[in-house]
Amino acid sequence: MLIRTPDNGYIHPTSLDITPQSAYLGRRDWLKGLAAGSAGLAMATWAQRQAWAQTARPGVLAPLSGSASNVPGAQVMDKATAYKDATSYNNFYEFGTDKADPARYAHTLKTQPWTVEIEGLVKKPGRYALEDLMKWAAMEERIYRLRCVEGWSMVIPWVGYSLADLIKRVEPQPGAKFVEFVSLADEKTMPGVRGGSLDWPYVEGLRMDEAMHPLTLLAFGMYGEVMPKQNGAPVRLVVPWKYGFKSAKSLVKIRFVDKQPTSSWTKAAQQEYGFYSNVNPLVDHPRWSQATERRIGEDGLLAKKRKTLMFNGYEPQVGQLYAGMDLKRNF
Ligand SMILES: Nc1nc2c(c(=O)[nH]1)N[C@H]1C(S)=C(S)[C@@H](COP(=O)(O)O)O[C@H]1N2
Ligand SMILES: [Mo]
Repeated sequence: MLIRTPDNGYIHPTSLDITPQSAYLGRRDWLKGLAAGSAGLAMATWAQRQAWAQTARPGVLAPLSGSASNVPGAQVMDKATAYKDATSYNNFYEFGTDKADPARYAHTLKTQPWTVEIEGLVKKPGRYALEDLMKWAAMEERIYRLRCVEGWSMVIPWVGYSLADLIKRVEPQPGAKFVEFVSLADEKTMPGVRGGSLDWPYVEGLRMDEAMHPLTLLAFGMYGEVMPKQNGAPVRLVVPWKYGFKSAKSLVKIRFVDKQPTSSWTKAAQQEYGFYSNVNPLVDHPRWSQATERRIGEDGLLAKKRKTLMFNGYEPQVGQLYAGMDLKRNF
């Protein structure tokens, strides 16, 4: 999956014509090699790499520290979506509503300097620099399915650490029951924010136990490189058992609250997008079925659609979070 080049990095083939198993093993070896080398050094130079990767041609990867995750469920064996597809077919309404808009316009997003404000019911609130956040836990690679509410899916190798590591660090107060996530809304650099497709800024929320679940990822990169702008640079959320829109991009605020937050999509259409938004083939969207999906780059428009899995396939890991809940009412 990852090929070392003699000069300065790693490249990945744009089409992965190798079996998922060999891709997986190859990547593990690569990561093991990095871990055996100087993981600490790699971590310290991330900021420089970020500056470098933002100007480097696409496809050249900055080698990262860390290793393949041991979190149960974090290494799906599905074939990874081609980098080109994962970075050119996006939802990022701050840059427009067309799937091609983020790749076209997100270059204006300014990701340096970047801070994330942590506020609300928490013992260590503050405005933290991205470089500091990146050092709060060891980066890992995790291969997650991402299922959009619209009926398509991808498989993406993310780089980041469990959001739980950040949450423990800032010490929520006992009254904190939910976590709210706020994306950047900058009229100057985000053309979509000047329009009215959503109520800005983009807001998402999780219940505290969902936010603390080890699969909930704070992602700083993908495919071994820093996060491409269209995918939510420099830091985003990835919640793999929920529809894609729960995974807020370009985070500027993480707020600990006592009441269930109202997400932008719930505000926009309350009957269609609930707070939980767990991937569930048994609960249809009011206007279309959620039973099947099309894997981007693999399933053509005429191909038979693949079955959507309960909790996007993460039921063994997250099913107990919803034990006893009526998932038709709590959609
Ligand atoms: N801030 C922000 N975050 C967002 C969105 C958005 O429009 N704005 N779109 C969401 C949706 S609908 C999906 S499917 C995923 C897409 O992530 P990707 O482009 O990295 O595949 O991002 C989510 N996060
Ligand atoms: Mo989506």
